[in-house]
Amino acid sequence: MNFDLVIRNGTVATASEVFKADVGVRGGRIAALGEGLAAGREEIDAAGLLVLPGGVDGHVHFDQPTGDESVMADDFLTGTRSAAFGGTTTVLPFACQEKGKTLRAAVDDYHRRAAGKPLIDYAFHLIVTDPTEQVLGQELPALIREGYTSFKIYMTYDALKLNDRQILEVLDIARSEGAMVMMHAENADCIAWLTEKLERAGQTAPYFHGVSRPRVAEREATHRAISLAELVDVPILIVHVSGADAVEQIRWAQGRGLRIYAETCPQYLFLTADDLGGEGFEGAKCICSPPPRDAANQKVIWDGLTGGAFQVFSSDHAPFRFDGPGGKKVHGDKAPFRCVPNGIPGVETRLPLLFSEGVMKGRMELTKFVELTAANPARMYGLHPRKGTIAVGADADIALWDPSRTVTITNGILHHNVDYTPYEGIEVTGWPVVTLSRGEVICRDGELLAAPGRGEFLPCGLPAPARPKGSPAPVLPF
Ligand code: DUC
Ligand code: ZN
Ligand code: ZN
Ligand code: ZN
Repeated sequence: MNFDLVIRNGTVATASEVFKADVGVRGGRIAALGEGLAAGREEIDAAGLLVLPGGVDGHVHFDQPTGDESVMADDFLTGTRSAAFGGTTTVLPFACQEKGKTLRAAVDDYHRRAAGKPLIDYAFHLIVTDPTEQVLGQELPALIREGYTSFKIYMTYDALKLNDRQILEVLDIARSEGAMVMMHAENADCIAWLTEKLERAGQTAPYFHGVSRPRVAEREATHRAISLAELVDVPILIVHVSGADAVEQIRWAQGRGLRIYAETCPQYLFLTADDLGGEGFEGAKCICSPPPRDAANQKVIWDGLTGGAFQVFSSDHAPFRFDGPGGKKVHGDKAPFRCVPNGIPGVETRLPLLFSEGVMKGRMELTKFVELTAANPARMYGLHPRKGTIAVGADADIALWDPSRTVTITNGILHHNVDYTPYEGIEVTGWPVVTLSRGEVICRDGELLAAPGRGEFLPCGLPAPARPKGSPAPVLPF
């Protein structure tokens, strides 16, 4: 029984085990795990390396129109290239409905944007901004059945937000169709009121972006989202959780037995409000929502990652250049924070940062790292067990990590199309040196070996974690 490829002598890790095994690949899938596998047409010696499932980044933005003059710097080629070099082999970008247009139009538009570009496999989350009768009654259920089984809704931003009544209606559809709802939980009126007050006082520098979005605004919306989900009896996943107060609400809900899941991101472990200060307009590089907090909140986020409050760790890669067209300075380098494009890049640095500070510094077991960055996102979004694990039958999406390699992160070594990284100068230990997608080596030692367009669109199954508590259906793994 010959293999197309055998990865020999490595240490394999999944979300549950770490073990020595060779990995045999045939037809793009993992065909065998064991010692002394028969020869492969190709062989990779992984002695001294970790053999991890390729990362699944459940939250990225590529080529997403912003509704104003700002422009995302990464498309489906540069975004997936950056992901691949960072050890990620599956991404879930968003297809965002424009108010006044249909959801179907969004899906068609984003497939056109992706066409011919992705280097790795991808699925779409929808963003529902305009839940008309047609969207709720026809489009959303039809799209869920076609494999768009997760969608995001917003409690803030005028162009995106839903009111509580609309949220209830959308949650009800998610419940009946079995989709996973991702919630952006910040109180819009608190933010608008504070923003106006700050502007009247002339406090418009990037630093005040953080002041305008305090933890209490996140806490209130998090609690409200949980309450609305409880009322409907549907699981939800609260995205980009930044601070202790929101974590407290999430733990409270989980402690009551509610199916409330949560995501956090590198910016809430590695950046603080002070990074929005800095010289002149530099702080704009770190403007994202919710904003980074402080060291005490970073500690709570770490504890939530290791202690089970969080299920997924995503990048929320939202790429805008600092200089150049459509970037952070689109309204000038003295623009009030309200006009600065919101988001930071991170699809390539997500895994190395968590690996180094988490696994290598002894905060987190390797199995937990795999769970948070690959296995759980695949489960939450209906891609398990095809993605996110190393198991017979799974896609051979694999990253080989050198745990002894020390790298200083600089923008020059990254492969996105953004002209900065918020993590400039951070030294990490452990780096993905080879990335395979469906058995094909797509990156090796800094070299890109894949052709644009090779990444496949993944229709998603109904995620088991999205099943309501009160569901009459048996919860079986098939
Ligand atoms: N929410 C996101 O998910 N990404 C960027 C900005 C935001 O508010
Ligand atoms: Zn303008
Ligand atoms: Zn958001
Ligand atoms: Zn996002």
